[in-house]
Amino acid sequence: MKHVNKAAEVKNFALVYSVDQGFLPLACISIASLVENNVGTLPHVTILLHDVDASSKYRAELFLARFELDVDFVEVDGTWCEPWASARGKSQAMFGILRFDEFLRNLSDRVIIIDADTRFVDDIGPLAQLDLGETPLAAVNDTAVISDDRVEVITNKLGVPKGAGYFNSGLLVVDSLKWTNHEIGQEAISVLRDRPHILTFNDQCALNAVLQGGYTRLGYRWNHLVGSTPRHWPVSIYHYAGLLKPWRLFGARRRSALRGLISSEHFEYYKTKSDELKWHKPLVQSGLAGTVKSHLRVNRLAFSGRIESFHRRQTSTHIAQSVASNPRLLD
Ligand SMILES: [Mn+2]
Repeated sequence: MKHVNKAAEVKNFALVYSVDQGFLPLACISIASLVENNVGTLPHVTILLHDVDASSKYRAELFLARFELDVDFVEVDGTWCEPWASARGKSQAMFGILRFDEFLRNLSDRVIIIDADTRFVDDIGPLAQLDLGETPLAAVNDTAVISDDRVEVITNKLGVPKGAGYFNSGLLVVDSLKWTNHEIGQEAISVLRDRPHILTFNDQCALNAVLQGGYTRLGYRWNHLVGSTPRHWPVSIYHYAGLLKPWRLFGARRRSALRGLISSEHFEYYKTKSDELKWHKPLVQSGLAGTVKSHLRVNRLAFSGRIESFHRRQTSTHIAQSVASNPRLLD
């Protein structure tokens, strides 16, 4: 990889992905979108690999080599989070970051931890400059949970005070010194291990339990949950959380149920990138394959029900109320 030192208008910062075999190609596409939209200094990028075979790693390296970007691959043994990761039916990669306090601190003062199912449509620079005040991290309140009116139920279980907030963990802007000093990763691991019954959403709930609302609220544009965040709101990073993943739904993209939730542009982007990536296993599923196929075959009603729930979110009033009291979050 080329090491490039551009103008130093932004202090050093690092971007970290934690993936398994399935999500590595998506991290590559997320990184491509980062570079395409970047106007200033690019972050150092680290990808934590959980059980990724040599051929996949090679293809990722080949694809990323086209960018003037400083990328590290770190192979991680994720067995430390067993048996509870498997018991929750989740990939070890989902928890990868929690064990890396010291590692994060050595990377940079400012570390941005991001999911692989994300896509930049704007420059990342403002996240490097962001004032975190006394808090160890900044994150975006979870629009899916807000529009479903589930914040209180979920945070009650976590022991988070009413009104203290609930963030989506797909994008975390971290002060790595404070993260380490507060032992946030270790605390979250303790919650996952010792109090799994309080969790609705895995690592995300564990982190919310640890932070207890003590995070900096980022504008919604930085973690726009596709299908859950109102479509007309400004966007800097799309996050395809949950079901609405364009690479999985490609074969169903013309179904009327999906129109109004996810525009053709999202499908086209992933199709184009997937062609550039030349992954050795199908990434964009053209037939009614993958998620859709299994949903349609196993439980057609469950699939339509979940699509319906996204349509309800688009008309939910709870989300509008959440910005009425804090319009800055729409900046
Ligand atoms: Mn995600």
